[in-house]
Amino acid sequence: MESSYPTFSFKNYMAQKVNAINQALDAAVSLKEPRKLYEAMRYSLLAGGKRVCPILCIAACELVGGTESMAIAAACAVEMIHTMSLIHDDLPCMDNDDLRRGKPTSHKVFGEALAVLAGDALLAKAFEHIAAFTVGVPPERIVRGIGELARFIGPEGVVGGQVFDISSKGISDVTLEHLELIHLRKTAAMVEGTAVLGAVLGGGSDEEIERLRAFARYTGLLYQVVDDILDMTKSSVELGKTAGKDLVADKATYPKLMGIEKSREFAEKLKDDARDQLSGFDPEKAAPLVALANYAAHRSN
Ligand code: GRG
Repeated sequence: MESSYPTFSFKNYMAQKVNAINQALDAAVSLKEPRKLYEAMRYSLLAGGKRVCPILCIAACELVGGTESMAIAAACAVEMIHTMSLIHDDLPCMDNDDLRRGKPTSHKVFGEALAVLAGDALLAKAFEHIAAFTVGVPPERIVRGIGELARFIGPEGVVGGQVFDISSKGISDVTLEHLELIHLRKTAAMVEGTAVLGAVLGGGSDEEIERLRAFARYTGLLYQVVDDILDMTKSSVELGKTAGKDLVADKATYPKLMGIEKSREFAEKLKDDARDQLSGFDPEKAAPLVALANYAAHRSN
């Protein structure tokens, strides 16, 4: 599909969207009192990051006929939620990580209490931000979008997935079905919620929303399969450089359960399944989403 649209430059598209999103995020969480709390929120939120979810939110909105301005507040909100999930995931009571986005993790810089609270504040701010700053969208769509997003990140989505993940640590006989369940909830749900939110705000029909939901589900799972493959490669290449921590020692991964070659084949199949969901849309408008799925499949970090 990409070859029929040689004029579409994913690099330029990403750069333009990342720029718009970073500016909007900076303005959304300006420094106030309590200063330390806002510093902690901004430290993690503005630390870089690929901004895949906010870009997907805008691309989904544009695909169904909406505009960037309709989705920019929602795009900021999903990045706030993604960032808070990373802050909490890095805590000593969860993954206990020292580095995130190439910088010391929030709890290393601000202490555990402030890291927890910065995460809580970003979660609340996200919903406040969509409700207060979404423009040009009828209120019933905003309410529906907020409800969808909340469902995808709560106990039926990301939080539930994290609990499944924690409970499976150290268990040697995790099945492929269980691994898929963990990733569909923990990683794909955030991607799904993001795409649905963008499509709802953009005024997509039920059928269009369902197609985007399926696209995001395949792409989210794909992202995680590739993560597992990259972790596996990293853990052997960087052995000794990760403070003695084997990145995949105590958790089930796709390469562990099906081997690296089969994992790569599975990733290719997920990419094709994702792209198939876009076949009914205008190919020009679908080009950024096709490129996002390709990026998820072939990224190197
Ligand atoms: C969402 C309410 C709520 C609570 C959080 C801690 C937790 C509950 C969930 C963990 C979710 C998690 C950290 C999933 C991993 C998702 C993932 C693939 C992260 C890596 O994302 P990238 O590669 O990172 O997009 P950058 O830094 O580029 O944004």
